[in-house]
Amino acid sequence: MDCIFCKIVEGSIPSTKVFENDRIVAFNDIQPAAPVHVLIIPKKHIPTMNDVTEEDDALMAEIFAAGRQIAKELGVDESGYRLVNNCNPDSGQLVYHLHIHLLGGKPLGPLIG
Ligand code: DGP
Repeated sequence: MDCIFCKIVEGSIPSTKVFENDRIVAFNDIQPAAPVHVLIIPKKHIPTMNDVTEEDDALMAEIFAAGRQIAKELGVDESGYRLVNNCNPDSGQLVYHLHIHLLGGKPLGPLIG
């Protein structure tokens, strides 16, 4: 499968990982939009949020739990952070392997400007 995040999962493309277990991996975004910019992804290839099913409930909960844990480890839990998913073209989704952006380390400004 020609998926850049699947290649990161299998290790054929390098990344700076900040968390990993059997089901998910988190790594620094290559084009950080904030001092803390981590992508949290399932190892399983799920293209978009629309493709998540009830079977993935535990996986999604685990992804958000990892987000909370990583935010704490990187010291942005108290100052604040954002967990964001882009789904399909209008959102700006560029990589079609589900990922949650963890952004923090500076005031992020209003979501709706
Ligand atoms: P999105 O627009 O939500 O699909 O965000 C995709 C993000 O993925 C974008 O912020 C840049 C990041 N990205 C793309 N290719 C790579 C890569 O090869 N390595 C890493 N670490 N991040 C990547």
